[in-house]
Amino acid sequence: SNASTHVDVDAVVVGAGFAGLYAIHRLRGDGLSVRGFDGATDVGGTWYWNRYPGARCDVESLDYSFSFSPELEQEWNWTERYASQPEILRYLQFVADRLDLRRDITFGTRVDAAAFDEDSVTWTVRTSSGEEVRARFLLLATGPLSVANVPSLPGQETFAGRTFHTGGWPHEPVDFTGRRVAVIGTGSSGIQVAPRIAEQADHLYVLQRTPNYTIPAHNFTWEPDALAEAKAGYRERRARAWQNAGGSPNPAPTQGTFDVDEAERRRIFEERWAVGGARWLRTFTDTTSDHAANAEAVAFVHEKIRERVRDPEVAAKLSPTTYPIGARRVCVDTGYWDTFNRGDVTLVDVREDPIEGLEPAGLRLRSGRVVEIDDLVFATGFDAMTGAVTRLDIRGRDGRQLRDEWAEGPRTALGIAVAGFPNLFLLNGPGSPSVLANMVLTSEQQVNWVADALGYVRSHGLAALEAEPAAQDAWTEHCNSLAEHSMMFEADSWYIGANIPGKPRVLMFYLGGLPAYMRACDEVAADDYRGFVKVPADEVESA
Ligand code: NA7
Repeated sequence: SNASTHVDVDAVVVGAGFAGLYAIHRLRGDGLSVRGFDGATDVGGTWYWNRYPGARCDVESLDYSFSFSPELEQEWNWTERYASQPEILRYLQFVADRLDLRRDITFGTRVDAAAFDEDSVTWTVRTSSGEEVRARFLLLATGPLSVANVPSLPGQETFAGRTFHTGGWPHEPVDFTGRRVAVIGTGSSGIQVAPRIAEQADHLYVLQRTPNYTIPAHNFTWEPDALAEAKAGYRERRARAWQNAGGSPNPAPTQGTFDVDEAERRRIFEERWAVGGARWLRTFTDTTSDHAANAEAVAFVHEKIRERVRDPEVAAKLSPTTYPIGARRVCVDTGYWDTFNRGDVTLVDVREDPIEGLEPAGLRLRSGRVVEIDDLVFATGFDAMTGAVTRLDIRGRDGRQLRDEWAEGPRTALGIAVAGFPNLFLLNGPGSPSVLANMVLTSEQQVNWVADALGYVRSHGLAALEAEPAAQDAWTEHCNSLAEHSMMFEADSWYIGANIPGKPRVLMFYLGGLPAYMRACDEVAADDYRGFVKVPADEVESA
């Protein structure tokens, strides 16, 4: 029987960010032996790597923290409404200490490959240090935004200055004093880093190809009394979040844009704008589903930009006009538009005059203009959702490569499992809500689902669970049909793979919201893992 099949550990967990850390904790609690791996020197995942100045979460700190332990909730004190990267990293280090997670994690070591052995129903994982680890279960907590996208610009090696990518920032603080700096990219990372660099640099050039909608965070420092009061209501706050499509404790909108007259609409928009943050997009029920409603929100944001940015030409360039608000991720900023009122900041429109390459002195544009700089910051994003999985050499049944299976776009059952890859589980994978909801909650929910599934495998004397192709097709089609009825294809973005040349254009998320997703997962589990092959243990050869 498989009980005698030799494995080094029950489960390997790849990645030590939020999902990986909770997976190690939960599986260990279930009595499994676990080994975690991470290429970083410590825990943190995305919050380990994205150390650029201004890096901050766009989900409020009280919500962007583990919910599974009321003790952890009460012991930790957030200092700001929106936590900065150093504070989130300290929080994850605190969790790792408190739960003694590091003893099961090998740091500075990447997992490069994993091969499934059909006879023993085990995974053999190979690491960057050359170690091979055999496990029954393989969990990929590799992160949706962990592989940097660095455009290859002709002449890059000739550039005389320093270059950085926001997603792999040095550990020592970078000093921009007295330097001319260019930031390429105006997504969340560029919009966060630009104001901070501008404060230091001699001159900052912001190279914008596509303007993004951004909403001021109106961040604040928690007063002890207010924080204590918020924490006293933590359990209720969490209960509300689990029932919200985005995993947010804030009430869902109840009114449509045109249920109120223009004056009232403006009043409501203003009131909510003053609250700050991405929830502004949820002021009315129909902003991301109805184009006329969307246009009202867009007009309001344009007005805000004109009010804030002194140079009307710059204001116009900062205003997105070619796609609906919400079709790409809405950014949340602190002082972004104000940055362009500084005399030492220049917005460069590289849609109009594209970057042609680098030369020793800086960036050469198509017009022949050279933007002379000392430092270049790539805020150019990530090979999102699939990149961290497809760069691994993962071989399932018959030696099938996962990256080949996903050549036309990722296909999963529930965003968690892949046909032909028994006992392999994705966390926040394509086909799950992932970053469209509060990722800490989605991580907990998926880890819990996977841990329960492993419990089922063991208690039923099975060797493995494996997604049936039909269930995978049905889930993938369900995701695609939700996507078709959304505005997501009306803008090029990493949501649909449009930021990476040659990447298939599919929306890589489940759009039905967290509660519906949880119901779908729970129904599958309750129905004896409907849509999953139960691989029996008696067919397994002892190794
Ligand atoms: P994003 O949102 O993918 O933004 C990347 C930015 O870089 C975006 O403005 C791109 O312009 C720009 N970009 C990328 N390649 C180039 C080239 N070759 N030339 C000029 N401009 C370029 O990444 P972020 O890191 O900001 O945010 C990712 C997520 O992390 C974010 O949504 C949060 O969830 C956290 P484009 O729009 O493609 O014209």
